[in-house]
Amino acid sequence: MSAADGAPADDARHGNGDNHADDADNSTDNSTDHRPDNSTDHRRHIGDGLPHIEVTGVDLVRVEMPLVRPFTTSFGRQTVREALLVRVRTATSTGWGECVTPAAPVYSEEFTDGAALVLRDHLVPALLGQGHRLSAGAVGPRLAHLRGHPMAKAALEVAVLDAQLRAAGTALAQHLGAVRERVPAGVSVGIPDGGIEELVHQVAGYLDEGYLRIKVKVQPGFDVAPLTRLREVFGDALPLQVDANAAYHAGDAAHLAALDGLDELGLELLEQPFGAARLRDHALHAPAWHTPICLDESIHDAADAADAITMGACQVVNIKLGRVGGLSESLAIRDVCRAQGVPVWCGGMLETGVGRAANVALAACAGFDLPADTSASNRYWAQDLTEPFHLEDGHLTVPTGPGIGRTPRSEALEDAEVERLLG
Ligand code: SMG
Ligand code: MG
Repeated sequence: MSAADGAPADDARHGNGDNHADDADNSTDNSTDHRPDNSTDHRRHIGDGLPHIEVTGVDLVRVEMPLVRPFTTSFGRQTVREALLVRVRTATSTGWGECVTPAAPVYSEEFTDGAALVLRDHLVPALLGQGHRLSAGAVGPRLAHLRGHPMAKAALEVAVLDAQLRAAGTALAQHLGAVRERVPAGVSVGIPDGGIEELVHQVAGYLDEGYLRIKVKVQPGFDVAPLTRLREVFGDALPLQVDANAAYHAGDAAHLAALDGLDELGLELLEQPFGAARLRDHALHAPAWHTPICLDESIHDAADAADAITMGACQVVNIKLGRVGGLSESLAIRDVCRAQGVPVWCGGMLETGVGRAANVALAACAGFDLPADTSASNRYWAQDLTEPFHLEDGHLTVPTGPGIGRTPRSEALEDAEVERLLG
């Protein structure tokens, strides 16, 4: 059985931006209740049908990864990614998961040193305190009493699942019930040091490489002018979207004027203009805009997605398995959105090949109908930790090898800092 068994039939409406309660296949008159339907709750299914593993060791592995070019968002500029990997060992297999925390608590509350500490002192002891024999489906329930830290929990869930899948010789995408062999790739372009003309140059380069849509980071002061320039240079047909990473305030008239200006530019979507906790601000302003609102930072779980859709706070959802605590919750969010005809797509957190492999498998699942922030390895790294992902005809190929289908190269791990938590 694949973990996606029980998903709704593939007849949900996608991509029309409508958000009517009667889109749901309601067999009762409770047509405004968008709460998750337990019959499609993937938190129960992840790892089902796979052999349980007997964990003999858990390690945290930190690797410094210089970015090929700085990545600047409304919350800061990054030149190096410190990757934090979780390695779960058993007598017969090794599982890998990537904790996608940034170094500082800027995207959300989580950050890498905090994640390492909570994994070492709380999550791993709680996971294994109830026995070393387990399946990925047990990770969420065993850790549910520990609040927050979804990125750290997600890394553990994926690592356990990867160890199970490798023991069984099954690919992650197959286990998730993926429906695609390759996924359409977009690229997220940071705010360039060199301003608008450097942005034009970078976008031209990514289009030459074949990326199928361009997402541009915006912030107050770098929004309407650069996007207008991109439209001038590349035309109205370019699939273009923006991501504000919560940088705008609904109480600021200049910020609202800028968002109104962006709304005139025929964008595919406007991602997270307001703060993570500001669902109501999104709901108040979305009706005035033609551009679909996509939420990222605001959506922590399926219940958040149901609330946001019910309120009219979003018409699209960006799903990142780290942000929401793992693959199980990602699929539960996908189900809520599908039932309402709300498109979803797979976001990114500058992952190495380990995290990218899991993202690509997720993006291959039904309902993930928009190009993902799963760019090729060379968009981020001179050398990836794993066998690289390549862009072919605008797509990344979904790994078919056992587990996540990618393993860190042993040379890449030579300089890694390894903290042994168990075994
Ligand atoms: O992985 O290509 C990528 C980056 C995609 O823009 C991206 N992610 O808010 O969607 C987002 C940002 C968060 C990045 S913070 C490390
Ligand atoms: Mg985002």
